[in-house]
Amino acid sequence: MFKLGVDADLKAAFEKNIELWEDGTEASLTAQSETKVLLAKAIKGATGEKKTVLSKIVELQDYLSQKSVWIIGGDGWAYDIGYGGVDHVISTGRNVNILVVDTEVYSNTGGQASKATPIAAVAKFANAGKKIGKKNMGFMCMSYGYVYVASVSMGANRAQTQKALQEAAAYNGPSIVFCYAPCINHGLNMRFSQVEEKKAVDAGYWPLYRFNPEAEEGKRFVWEAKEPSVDYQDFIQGEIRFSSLRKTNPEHAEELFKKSEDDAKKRMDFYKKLGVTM
Ligand SMILES: Cc1ncc(C[n+]2csc(CCOP(=O)(O)OP(=O)(O)O)c2C)c(N)n1
Repeated sequence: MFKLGVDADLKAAFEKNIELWEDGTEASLTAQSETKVLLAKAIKGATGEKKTVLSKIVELQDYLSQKSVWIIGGDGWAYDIGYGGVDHVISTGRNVNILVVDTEVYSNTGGQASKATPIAAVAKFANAGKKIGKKNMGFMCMSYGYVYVASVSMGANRAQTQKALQEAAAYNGPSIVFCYAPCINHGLNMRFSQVEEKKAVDAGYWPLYRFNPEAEEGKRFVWEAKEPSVDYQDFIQGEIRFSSLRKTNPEHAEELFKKSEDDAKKRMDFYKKLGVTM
């Protein structure tokens, strides 16, 4: 194409685009959009074979931009029935991004328990309260060492959520972001789901962290939840999925509520300690 007399600016833009292709930074995005602008300009004055070639490039210009590819699914899929696939995809080292919208139940099919359901929550197949703890899937993903992993809760910290999504997109390898998502099956007023997301973090129920394999040694894991400022039991009693346990399993409800708190504490502590080691 350059032999057909393409102007120097467009030639330079193409070269820069190729040079920065894998870069993933603002500079590469700017180079990609500049190429398109110059291409549109060049085609206006073009004739003959040059016009034919430039038209073909314009037709295919979507390929001049790096795509941020995201796989989005729920906890039932990611932690449970689709786990083998998710694990395989992240293990390959390919540049894919995964967003897990964690409602802690299979929401779409009516609220069945998944491996993401925490102790004491009432869900279908766990009517007397889930007896075993939530799977530490973030930890399992981090164990590869080359997977970007973050846990976010938008209502608790929007800036942290945005940072995690941007870092995940920019990381040239597999990334997975676990996002806390209140759901109608939790038995709460969905108008306040953002407030509930904040409470979950303030009660020490949901962790906020980022694990970035690209950061320098010792700074790869960042714990971003503050020390709990909301009583854990107050938080869970605000949701019918927990409070209804007194009806469905009155004999063991209190014991399971206590277990739920202990398990959450253990999980937070484990993540923090693991982060230091990673
Ligand atoms: C392999 C497979 N098994 C079962 C289903 C049926 N199914 C459709 S939606 C759904 C629930 C998914 O739950 P989750 O992944 O947590 O997403 P949410 O509904 O909470 O957004 C299931 C089991 C399916 N689509 N594919």
